[in-house]
This record gives sequence, structure tokens and C-alpha cells, in this order.
Amino acid sequence: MNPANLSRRTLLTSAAGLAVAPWFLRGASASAASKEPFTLPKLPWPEDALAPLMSHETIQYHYGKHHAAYVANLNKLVPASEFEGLSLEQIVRKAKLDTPIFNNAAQVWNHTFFWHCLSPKGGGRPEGKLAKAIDENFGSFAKFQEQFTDTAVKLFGSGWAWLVQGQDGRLTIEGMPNAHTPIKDGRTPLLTCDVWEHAYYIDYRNARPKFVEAFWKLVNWRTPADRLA
Ligand code: MN3
Repeated sequence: MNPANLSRRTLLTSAAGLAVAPWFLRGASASAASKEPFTLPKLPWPEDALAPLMSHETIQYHYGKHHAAYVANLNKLVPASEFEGLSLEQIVRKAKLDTPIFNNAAQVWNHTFFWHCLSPKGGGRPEGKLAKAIDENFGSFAKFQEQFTDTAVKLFGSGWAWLVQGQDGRLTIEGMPNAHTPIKDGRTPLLTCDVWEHAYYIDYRNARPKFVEAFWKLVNWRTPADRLA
């Protein structure tokens, strides 16, 4: 059997039959042959590809320990629960905010998305339709970058800075605590920056602003450009 088909089938399985895996989560769900419902998705680049801005050691911990732990926790929580058989996105939507199942499912989704927001060939500025949408919604790229940076740097405690497209098409920048994510209420995340301390402590210690500066040099503009409706 083709594992890709199994993954797709697993992700499509739902009572409502509406779940479609986002492109970057293809393969995020395990095959039916595995007892574990979810697997750690592969990184879109080698573990040392973002160094020195994000070191190999940071990725080894952030992906290999933190992201992996959320997957392992989720696999303990899902079997024989009301969430069994649901896709990751369906679990995030159905679970109550800040419960263990929500926290782990949302962190798996958010991290998978975050890796796709970074690239060793990233940085620079968006182009085309995305650049136009940013100008229209924020006034200019500089204003957008300033507002996003401010949100990421000032978010108190652990959380995520997001560029979100609402159902009305408008773009907003939002800081969200802990594992909170725009997919919870059916909105479209275009870009995210993880500002949990584990994202930057090895490379930048407590200097979150330096990490956010590095983020801009690694941003993969292709991800928001592909997702913009
Ligand atoms: Mn993280």
C-alpha cells in the first residue's frame, strides 16, 4: 500500500467528511498500520540549514525534543478518547482551549507550520499579490514588519505572533498565548513566529528581539504567498 494514500485517507476520515489536510501537513498523520495516530512531520530543510541564525542545536531541541514531545503526548491522549479518528485540525477545533489535548494538538500544528515559515533561502520581502495585500492592510511593508516585530517581542510569556487572514479577507497581526492558534476558529494563518523561550534560549539567551531579527532573515515568504486567498 502507498503510505501517501493512507496518510491522506487518515486525514480525510471524519464524521463531517470535511477535513482536508493543508499541503504542509501531508504526511503528518500516521499510516493505518501504525498504532500511533500521529507522526512527527519531516522538516522542510536539513537540521543545520538555518545556522547560524538558528543553530543546529536549537533545531535539535526545538524540533527533535519539543515538537517531538507534543506528538508523543498527543499519541497518548487520542486513543480511546472522543478525538480518535479525527485529523489534527479537527482536534484543535473540537478541543477546549488550554486542555492537554488542545495544547498538544495545537502545538503540533503550530510547529509544523512554523518550520514551513522558515527557509535557509528566506528573508527579503514578499512579492506580488502578498506584497500588495500587506501594503493595503498595513500601509507599507515597513509598518507591517514593525507591528509584527512589536507583537512578537512584547507578547508576555509563551506564545506565537501570527499574520492571519480572516474570513472577510482582511489581514491582521495577532499575538496569542501558549498554544493558541487562528485555526481554532477557522481562520487562515499566513505566517507565524514562535516566541516561546525554547525557540531562542540556546542561540540568544533572553534576547527575544535578536531572535525576531533572525526570523526576518529566514522568513519563507512562499508559505504566506501560497496560502493567501
Ligand atoms: Mn516552539
